[in-house]
Amino acid sequence: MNSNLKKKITNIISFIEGKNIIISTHSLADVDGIASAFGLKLFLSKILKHSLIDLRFPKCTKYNKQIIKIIESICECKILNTSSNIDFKPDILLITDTNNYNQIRFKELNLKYRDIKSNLIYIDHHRKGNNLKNKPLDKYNIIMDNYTSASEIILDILRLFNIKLNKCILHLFAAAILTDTGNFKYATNETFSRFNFLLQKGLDYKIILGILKMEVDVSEKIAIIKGSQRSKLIRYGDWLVCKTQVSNYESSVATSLINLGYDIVLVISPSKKSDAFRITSRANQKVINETGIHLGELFNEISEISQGNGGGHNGAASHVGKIKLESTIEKIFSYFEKKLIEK
Ligand SMILES: [Mn+2]
Repeated sequence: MNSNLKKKITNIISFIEGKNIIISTHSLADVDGIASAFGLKLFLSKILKHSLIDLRFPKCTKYNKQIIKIIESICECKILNTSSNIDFKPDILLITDTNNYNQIRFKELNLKYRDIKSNLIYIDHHRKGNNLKNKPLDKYNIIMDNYTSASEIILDILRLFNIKLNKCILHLFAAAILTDTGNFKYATNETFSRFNFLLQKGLDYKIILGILKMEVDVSEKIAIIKGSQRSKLIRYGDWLVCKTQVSNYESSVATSLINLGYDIVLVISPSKKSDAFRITSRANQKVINETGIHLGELFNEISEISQGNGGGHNGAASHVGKIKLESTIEKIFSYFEKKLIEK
């Protein structure tokens, strides 16, 4: 399958064997974050003989929690409350689905950043942030942005070691793939082949589809409607760019506006208490292919202005800034102008 991945995970295993390990994921955990961390725990519990392993989840949104709860009840398993509450001092913190320490809520994990910062290992599918200073164990990190979800990296690892997948993990991984690829909208050939593997092992597609078709929360619907009412259309030739503002559910708002017909959507969410803000953006495949824009790169670059941090994929990215919202937006639009206006 993937000899590079096998080498990397073997390196991690020999480095962490015998150490005390905590596994977790990014703050406001989504299905992929939860599934990949859960799958990693399953894997390491089978492989490591002399380690204590604890899985600790940060808070997750109501919607994601609901999805996990339904999988728990249909597959008769426990996912969210699996923390063994072992009271040990961790030697290693393994993080899935992000490679940015700013997206980890150490407090929610009962950890102190200063105690653990030199012992962080990431397994992630987002573009690698360029700040190596915050990745002291970089040679162990597995950061592969050709994967469409972190769960697929873990799935490939489980397959490399011939570990049997139960009903719970099959459905959890399937839900992660579907949510992270926007129901296969951002899927690659490899995504389908991994999904096919899950089907062959007993995944019931109807079950997972039913779970994901769950009614959205009324507050989320309102955010989407308000986001669309406030949207401002900016044209660059035939490219249609949207700028809008909401106070939460930015990614649902962005996705809905892309479905409405925009090529790029920028959703701004300023903090009510300070100068801080969040920006979420989505771009469709056509504008990515034809102009080469990369929202993840852009959202990393603007950190210089906003004193914040961000990143993501070419068609989906987010940024959290501390100051200078106006100049940050200006920089984003000058990038769009450069990329979208034909020379
Ligand atoms: Mn993910």
